[in-house]
Amino acid sequence: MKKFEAVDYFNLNSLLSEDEILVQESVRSFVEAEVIPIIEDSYQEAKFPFQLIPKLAELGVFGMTLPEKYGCAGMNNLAYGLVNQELERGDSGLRSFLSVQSSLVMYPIFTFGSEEQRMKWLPKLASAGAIGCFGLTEPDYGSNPGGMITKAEKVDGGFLLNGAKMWITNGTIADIAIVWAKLDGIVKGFIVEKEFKGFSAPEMKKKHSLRASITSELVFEDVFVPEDNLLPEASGLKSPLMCLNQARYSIAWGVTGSMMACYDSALQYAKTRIQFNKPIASYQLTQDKLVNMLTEITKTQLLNFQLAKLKDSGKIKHTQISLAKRNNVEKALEIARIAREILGASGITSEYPIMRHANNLESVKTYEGTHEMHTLIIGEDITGFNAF
Ligand code: TGC
Ligand code: FAD
Repeated sequence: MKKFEAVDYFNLNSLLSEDEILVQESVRSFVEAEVIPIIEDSYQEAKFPFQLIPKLAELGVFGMTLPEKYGCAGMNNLAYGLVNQELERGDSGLRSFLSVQSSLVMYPIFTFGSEEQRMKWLPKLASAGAIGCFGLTEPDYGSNPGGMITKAEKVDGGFLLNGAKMWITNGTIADIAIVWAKLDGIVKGFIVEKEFKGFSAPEMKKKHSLRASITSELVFEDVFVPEDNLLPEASGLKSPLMCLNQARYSIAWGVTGSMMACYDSALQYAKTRIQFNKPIASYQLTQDKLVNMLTEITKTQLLNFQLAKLKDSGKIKHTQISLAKRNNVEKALEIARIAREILGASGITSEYPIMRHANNLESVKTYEGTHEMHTLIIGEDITGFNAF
């Protein structure tokens, strides 16, 4: 099979700085050399490829937009976006790991934590010496996290935590969990360490999607959390929602990588698959499919570039991130389905990455706010009517 060539129909790479190109190329080479050869087996065997994590840490991608003082790379959001795109070209599960560690664990510690908490945890998380997870969703509160019933109660020297979280990426392997719970009816954030008594994180199995990623429950039974582990600056639902903005941003970029993987597979296959004595790429119906795929990828790239510019200039609105997450995931799923069609029966096998990406994208469409939630978020923004 011909070497992968990234889609760049509008020459967006010409807008990148040398540092951004370097980061993009180093992650692309990593994916080519270390991820592609093993990921289908990991997926089939439902095993998270943990051996890749120290190597990713060496590339400096965890919390890469945070300051160097905390062991992070201090890069911009455009570079972070590109890294998400390259990683998800490998697998959405790896991009999920990056999103959770960087956007949902390091970001809240940096934004809502004390200086002691930052110095204690951020360098460890950047080097993957510690793994984190983020517990917001509960069995009965998914799209409506404001209804959460996990509860913290003030006791001498700290808090007692009771309740449960569900569908938590990396839960079982995490050293710390950023847990959102109500204290006197107000949402607060806590750093729960894996050895705290009464805390467990059983893995959720039998998934058809994101099989190369760990998903877990978090259970809290009278877990004592010391005062020092409360995130002092987090208060109200707005705090976890601010974290979601970061992760949704990384998804908007990431799924462009999934699209590229599916498009590239379909294009290469169509050029070499002969039916009725001609390559199927020579038929107008196939060309129509490929051109539509290329057009949608290019549109998501343009959206992502402007999203990065808005984020780096501090002018981004969370509704703009919703629009990009909603659009890009939907288009990625459409592209995966069309790519599978182009490969005919071969499209259903693990010899090609398409069905893996398609199955992963079903989760990506649901997590970090479902497609419908983002419709309602944008709908409220443009009409002024809350339709939740
Ligand atoms: P609502 O009253 O609208 O908002 C409460 C306060 O928050 C403000 N706000 C935001 N602030 C920052 N960023 C955002 N995105 C914000 N959205 C709202 C809002 O202005 C308000 O502020 P204030 O000052 O008035 O208090 O809250 P609501 O209860 O009506 O909920 C609104 C809704 C539906 C948008 C929200 O709850 C939502 O986004 N639901 C979707 C839930 C979700 O996305 N869960 C994700 C869980 S984590 C995950 O899936 C990780 S996957 C990880 C991986 O990549 O593997
Ligand atoms: P529900 O909220 O029950 O929704 C079910 C359906 O109803 C959806 O189609 C939804 O759009 C629709 N719906 C709901 N309300 C409305 C309405 N008002 N109007 C119209 N339609 C509506 N969560 C975390 O906290 N941390 C994680 O690390 C994490 N990782 C995840 C990993 C995976 C693999 C998956 C699948 C999920 C993960 N999640 C995580 C949970 C994820 O965020 C939730 O699944 C998501 O927010 C949706 O919640 P739900 O599944 O309970 O669906």
